[in-house]
Formats: sequence, structure tokens, C-alpha cells
Amino acid sequence: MRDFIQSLPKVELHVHLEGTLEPELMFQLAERNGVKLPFPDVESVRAAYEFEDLQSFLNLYYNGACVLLEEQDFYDLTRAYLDRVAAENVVHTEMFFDPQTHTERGVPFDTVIGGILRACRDAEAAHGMSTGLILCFLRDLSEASAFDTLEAAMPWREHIVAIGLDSAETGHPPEKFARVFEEVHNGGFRVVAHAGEEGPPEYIRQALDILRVERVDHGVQCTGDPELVKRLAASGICLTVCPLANVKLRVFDTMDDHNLPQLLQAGLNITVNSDDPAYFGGYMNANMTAVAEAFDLDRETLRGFTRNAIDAAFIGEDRRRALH
Ligand code: ES4
Ligand code: ZN
Repeated sequence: MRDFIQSLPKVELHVHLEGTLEPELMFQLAERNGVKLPFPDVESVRAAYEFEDLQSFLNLYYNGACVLLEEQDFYDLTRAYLDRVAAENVVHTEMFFDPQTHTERGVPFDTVIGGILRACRDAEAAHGMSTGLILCFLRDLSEASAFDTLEAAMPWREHIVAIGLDSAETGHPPEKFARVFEEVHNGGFRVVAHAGEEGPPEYIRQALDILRVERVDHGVQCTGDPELVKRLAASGICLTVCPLANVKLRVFDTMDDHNLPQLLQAGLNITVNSDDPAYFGGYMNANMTAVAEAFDLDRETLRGFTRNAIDAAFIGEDRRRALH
């Protein structure tokens, strides 16, 4: 099964670039930029990756991102991720980035996106893969900060395939950003949002009804609301599920307790993704393997995840046909 998963051409729709920062690169960049890390070495960074919930992870994740300062840092981060997943036979990936994590520290928006895009172009040429970039607003920051970020993004709009919403979910419902996403739609962007990772089914409803998302990131909490599950199944909207992330952040105690079988049984449009692979213990192959083993999934089901991802990807019809 491992060989089958490795050889399967895969599509990733839910990965945070800042979440691909491996401890080795974190230390390299800290040294290069004269940033002091609160850990003595790579091993102790890895040992600290035991999380209670989403917030306990985010604290470490935002701290790690402090080593990213120069355009070359964003290039190196992105290039390392793309080289790595190209070797896993990922043929298309849509990556989230969080500009506010960097602009709040004084790093210019253009430095962030400039480095990321240069790496995307080089990796596409080197590996024959395709990539897309999704800008996310941090939902624990203000509406005003999201509006500022949108303004900074406008000159880059043709390089951004969608706009999303991430970070601390509880207490920050989609409706908090209703007005910003009106402007996002007016700007011609496609829309996704993290919803129902830890937050209630109501947040998924708001993402659908208020933000008008085309995909729901995570969405696993939908099973708390059977009517919502029916609605999601009938609409065929894609859920970007991240199995290892859900276990690491204690949404489910173990992989055996994950509700993936229930989601599949309900006829939902499911994809499997890695979220923050440097923090959660694996990239696409590891996530596919974990669910295949926990639930004894057959090859057709795994191929189905990839087919769903191809269909839900923000790509032109020529590329979609080529991937199928
Ligand atoms: C995230 Cl797992 C997760 N959830 C919400 N926001 C995030 N940002 C990075 N990883
Ligand atoms: Zn995520």
C-alpha cells in the first residue's frame, strides 16, 4: 500500500507554507538572520511538538515563523516544500500563506509573496508540477487588519488563486469577516475558509452562507449537525480533511477515532491533505498511509481522494484534464 500511495499522483489543497518549516531550516534561517530561538537544537524543537489543541500549536507555529525575514527566506521555505512533495509525486498543490504573520513583524507583503512566487515558478519548471497560492486572513486579528491585507494583495491578484481564513477558530466566527469577504468577492477572488476544525457546525454554515466558500477547510465537525451533513453532501462541496493534524491537535484521540469513515459514508466530497506537515508528522504520503491503515481503505478510495482534489482544484480545464 505504501508503494501504491507513493506512486499515486497526488493533489494537495490544504497546506500552510509556514507549517512546512522543518526544524533544520528553522535553525539555518535563525542563524542567517541572527534570530534567537527559544530552543537549543533541532531535537528539542521536535520534542516540543506535543499539542493540547489548536491554540497550543499556533503559539509554536507563529514563533517558528519569526525566522522568516528576507525574500530569500520565503523562497527557501517554499522551494524546500515543493522539492519535497515533488519527490512524493504531488503533481499539484495549493498552498496557504498568512501575510499578517509577517507584516505584523515589519516584513513587507511584497517580500513575502515575492519569495514564494519565485520558488513556485522555479519548482514548476524543475518538476513539471503546478502550484496555486491562497492568501489567508488571520481570524484572531481584526477586520481592519484583514482589509489592510486585502489592499496589499490587490496588485498581486493574478498570482493569488483564492482567499481563505485560518488561525484560532473558537470565538472568531466567519461572520466577523462578512464585510471583508464581500470585498474579496468584488475583487474577483475565489473563497475558501477553515471551518469546523474545532469550531461548531454553525461556523461551517456561516462559511457557506456568509462567506460563500467554494471549499470548506477541515469541516470535520459537520457530523454534529445531520442536516448540515445532508446539505454538504447534496451540494458536493469539497472538504479538505487533514487527518494527522486532527489527531495531533486532539480533535480526535487517535486515528482510529477519526470520523473519516462517517464522512465517506455520508457521501461527502472528501480530500486528504497535510495542513502543517513539519509540525504534524508528515506530508501527503504519511496522511494517506495513516488513513489507509486505520480504516483499511482500498486503492479505489485513495484514488477517489485524488480525483476529488483534481475536481475541486482552482485550475484551468486544460490542466484538470491533464491531471485526470
Ligand atoms: C492551522 Cl491546523 C490550522 N488551523 C487553523 N489555522 C492554521 N494555521 C496553520 N495551521
Ligand atoms: Zn489548515
